[in-house]
Amino acid sequence: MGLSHENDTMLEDKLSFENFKNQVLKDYRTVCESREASLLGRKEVLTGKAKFGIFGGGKEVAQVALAKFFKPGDFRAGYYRDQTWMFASGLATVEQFFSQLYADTDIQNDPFSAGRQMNSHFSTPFVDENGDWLPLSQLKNVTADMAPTAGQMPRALGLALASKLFRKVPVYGEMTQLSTGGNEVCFCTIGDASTSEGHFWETMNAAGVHKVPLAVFVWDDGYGISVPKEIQTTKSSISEALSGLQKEEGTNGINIYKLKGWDYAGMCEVLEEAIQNIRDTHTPALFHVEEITQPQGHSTSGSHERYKSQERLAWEKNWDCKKQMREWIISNALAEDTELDKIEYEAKDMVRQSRKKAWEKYLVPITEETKEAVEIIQAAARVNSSEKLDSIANSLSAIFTPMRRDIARSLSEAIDYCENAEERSNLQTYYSSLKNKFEAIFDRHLYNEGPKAVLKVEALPPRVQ
Ligand SMILES: Cc1ncc(C[n+]2csc(CCOP(=O)(O)OP(=O)(O)O)c2C)c(N)n1
Repeated sequence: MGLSHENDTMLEDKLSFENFKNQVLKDYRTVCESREASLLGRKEVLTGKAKFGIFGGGKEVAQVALAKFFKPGDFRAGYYRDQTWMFASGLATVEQFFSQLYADTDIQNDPFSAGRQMNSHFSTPFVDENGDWLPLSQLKNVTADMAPTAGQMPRALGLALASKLFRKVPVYGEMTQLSTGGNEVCFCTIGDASTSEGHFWETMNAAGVHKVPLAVFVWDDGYGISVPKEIQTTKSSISEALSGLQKEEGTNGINIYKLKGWDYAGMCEVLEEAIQNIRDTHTPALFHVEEITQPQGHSTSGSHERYKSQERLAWEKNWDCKKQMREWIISNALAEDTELDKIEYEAKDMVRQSRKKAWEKYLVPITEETKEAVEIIQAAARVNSSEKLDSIANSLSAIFTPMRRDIARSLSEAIDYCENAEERSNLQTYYSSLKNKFEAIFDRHLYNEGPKAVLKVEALPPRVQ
């Protein structure tokens, strides 16, 4: 009996160790995939396949830690560095990430914005095509990222305040498809430089006063583009600057935590308890995540070697969170070099494949449209015996990665030069059909077009009494 019990306990320990190890390695894989996506993403922009890129390199480990506590029913109000969190939460794939980078207009390929938003701008739907609520309390919810930095702050506060009302006001408490008794947390992320904005300060103060379930993460990589935090943040530390807001016994306020962005185990440990506390008590928290790096600089519009010192660059290399996580795994005997090498190799391969698929899908309709346009212009050139039309067709087919405006411009030019009435009419018909298609892609759904669209509300004429 005794021996069998001992064996059971040993087996349980082994299983829980295996489980733990698998989770850690899964997180490491996500970290590697996300890093590769950033590295390749930058290359795609610098070789001309995409127009602009901004990536989450250096924030990967903090985000796999955060993602563990981001549950169905929760909300995200974040910004453009959160790709790893989205990958780890199953809300974005690497292929979708590249589709958005290419501005693919097919909603199946870029489900966040159908090519309309900058890359790393995520979102999930809240309503169905009839405008009726989806079961948000069972979903991980992402509010659409926006361009003005710190714009996510007031929105995050509003979402967290909604949870407070769901908990406090009985009639709202019945809306269980939207909230399970206000148990959800709004997770908000912001860069260290953006904490200088008024929106940030107003939000932190209001959260402390109102007692709302808000978790604010500051990714502190020391810079706002090229501006160092020494000339941006009082005492060079947002947690020091906010320390007066710290909740104490018998006061309102917020809880303030300092974390290290490379310390996987430390972050998981603190976040487990801290997020649960926010859920239970609706006391907001600030997580000042320090010692974060930005290995590729701010965006594809610059290079950080121009504004970071040699010492800082060397420090960033050494304290890179991916490197640190790998070393932590090895020193804790969770895996050996060969196993981690394999994960890294597979991550590289997976990202390359995803990029390839996204690019091929992006090209399909444009290649088709280009081919059709070239053929129609060539046909017109033959009938007109026109060298000019031939040259328009040749120039269009010579473009390595044509854009839709190249197709439209070539067709429009061809119409101007086409003398034969029948061929000109063919060109015009094709041009109009493409124009309609492009309008549907680029100009539709700017406002609600569903049954709840404002223009479908029956007008009430004014009554003068
Ligand atoms: C209101 C507003 N001001 C300026 C900008 C231009 N801008 C974009 S990102 C950025 C720096 C943000 O730095 P930080 O908050 O530290 O985030 P990081 O990019 O370093 O993660 C600036 C100034 C903007 N998008 N919105």
